[in-house]
Amino acid sequence: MGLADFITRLPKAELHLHIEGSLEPELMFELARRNHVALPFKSVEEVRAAYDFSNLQDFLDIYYAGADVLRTEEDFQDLALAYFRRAHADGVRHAEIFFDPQTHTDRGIPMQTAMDGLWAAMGEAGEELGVSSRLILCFLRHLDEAAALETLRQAEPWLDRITGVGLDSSEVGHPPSKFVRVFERAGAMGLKRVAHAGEEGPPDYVWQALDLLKVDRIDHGNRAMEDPALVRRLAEEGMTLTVCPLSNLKLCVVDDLARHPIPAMLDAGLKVTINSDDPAYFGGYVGENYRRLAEAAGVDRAALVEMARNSFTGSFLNEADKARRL
Ligand code: ES4
Ligand code: ZN
Repeated sequence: MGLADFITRLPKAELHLHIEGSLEPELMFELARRNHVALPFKSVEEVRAAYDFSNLQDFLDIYYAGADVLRTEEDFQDLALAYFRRAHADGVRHAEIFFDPQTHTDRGIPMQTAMDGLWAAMGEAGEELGVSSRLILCFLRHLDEAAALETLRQAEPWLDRITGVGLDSSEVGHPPSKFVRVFERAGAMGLKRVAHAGEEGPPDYVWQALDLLKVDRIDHGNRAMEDPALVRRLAEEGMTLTVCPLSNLKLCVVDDLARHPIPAMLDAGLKVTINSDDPAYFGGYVGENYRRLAEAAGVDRAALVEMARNSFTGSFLNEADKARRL
C-alpha cells in the first residue's frame, strides 16, 4: 500500500485544531457575501498569496481579520461541518477542537452564537460521519487575566458542552503564569486543561504550563527539546504533546521539515501526536501533516502508527470510547 493510503486508513484523532483556522478562503468569501462584510482581498488567490508568514504574530493578524466574517450560528456550523468532512476524509475518527470565544465576543458576537453553531456541527459529525468530537475553549493570552476570567464566567451555561480550556495566541511575553487563577478555577469546575507552550516561547513556559497551570497536554512543546531535564519530566509523566509540523514550517518555527524535532522527540520517549493547527492557513489537513513529515523527515510507518495511537490515548475520551474509536 502507498504511503498516502496507509495514512488515510490509519485511525486518527486530531487534538490540536483551531476551528477558526479551518476557514478556507472560498468559505471566507461566501460568508463575507452572505453577511455583507467587506474583505481586504479581491479574490481567493489574493487571500492565499497573503498567507506568507515570518512568525506567529504575522499569522495571527490575518487569522483574526479572517474570523470577522463569522457572524451567525449558521456560519459557525458551516465552518465546523466543512472541517469535520475534510478530517473524516483523512481518516480522523475523533477531533478535539479549539475555539476562541474572545475573538467573537469582543466584536459583539454573543458566546451563544458560536456555542450553538459549533454544537450543531458536532452533532452532525457524529451522526453523519461517525466522527466524535469535544470542544476546548481557548483564552487569548495577549488579553489580560480579568478578560479570561470573564470569558470563563460567560461559558458557565454551556459547561456540559465544554471538555476543557486552552491557552493560545501570542506566546512570547505572555507566560502561563499570567493565567494561574483562571486555570485553577477551570480545574475546580471539572474542566481539562491544555496550553500552547514552547512553540515560540522558551522551555520555561513549558515548565510553567506543567507546574502552574497543571495541564493535561502540552500544545506544540517543540522548544522543550532545548532542556534535557524538561524532556525527562515530560517522558516520565507520559505527557501528550500535540505537535503541528506544517504549522511549524509556515510560521518559521522550523526552517525545513527534514529538520523537524519529531524524530528526536520520539527517540526521547515523548508521547507525540500529529495535528494540523490551522489547516486553511498552513497548507494541509492532518493527513497532509503525516505525509509531508513522513516524506521529509524519514519517519517510518511504525512511528506513524505510534503517533496515531498516541492521539487516542492522549485524547479526553473515556477509556471505553478510546478502545472503541481505535
Ligand atoms: C495559533 Cl499556531 C497558533 N499558535 C498560537 N495561537 C494560535 N491561535 C490559532 N493558531
Ligand atoms: Zn495552535
